[in-house]
Amino acid sequence: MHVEVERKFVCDSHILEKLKDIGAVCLGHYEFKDQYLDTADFTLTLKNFWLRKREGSWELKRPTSSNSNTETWSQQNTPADSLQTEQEKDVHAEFEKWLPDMKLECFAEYTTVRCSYVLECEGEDGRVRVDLDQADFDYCVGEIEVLVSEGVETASAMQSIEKMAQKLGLGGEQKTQGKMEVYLQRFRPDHYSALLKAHVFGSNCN
Ligand code: V4E
Repeated sequence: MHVEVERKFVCDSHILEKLKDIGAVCLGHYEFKDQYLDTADFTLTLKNFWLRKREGSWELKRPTSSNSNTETWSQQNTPADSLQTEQEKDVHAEFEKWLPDMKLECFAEYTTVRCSYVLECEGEDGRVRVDLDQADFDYCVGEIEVLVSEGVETASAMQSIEKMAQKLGLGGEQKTQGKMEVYLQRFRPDHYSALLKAHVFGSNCN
């Protein structure tokens, strides 16, 4: 299991130029489809648990902490393609069998084209990745991200993210809406209202 420390930002038309200026190189782009599942009365998401199937792999994201504009999310994966032991395969198959009993249904499905960038020079900033995501419902968002092993201090990851944000000339205060928040706002207003009411999405994340 790992912890994702991340900061989202608004993708403006100058971002590609800024990435080039600071010496970031594109690792390539790839496309993936996400399907998010929950019960009809939003049991998981009201607790800020996000269960998704991404290209055949089950992933669960839950918050570990959040400050003004940096979030940390713990992510557990069950990658279908790289299941190693028979036991892992059994757990994956068993999990898929439980889904109907758990009454989980897909409440959001979208495809993202992601371009990932890293700084060319090795060193302290080498583990910082910048993703530019274009979702198929006409929303674009950037994310600066560092992966940290579970249990390891996240303070230095946050510093690296802030350093990258400064290099990219990003402002400090406001949180940027992620793809899911915009998706729910546009296509699932009842679900979105319930999450606002439960403070899963808050006033400081607009
Ligand atoms: C909505 C949500 C989550 C699911 C989407 O996570 P996100 O990191 O936006 O998606 P993506 O595609 O970039 O995933 P990655 O490839 O980085 O793993 S996870 C947590 N939330 C809830 C949430 C929240 N409560 N508040 C804010 C500001 N953002 C997200």
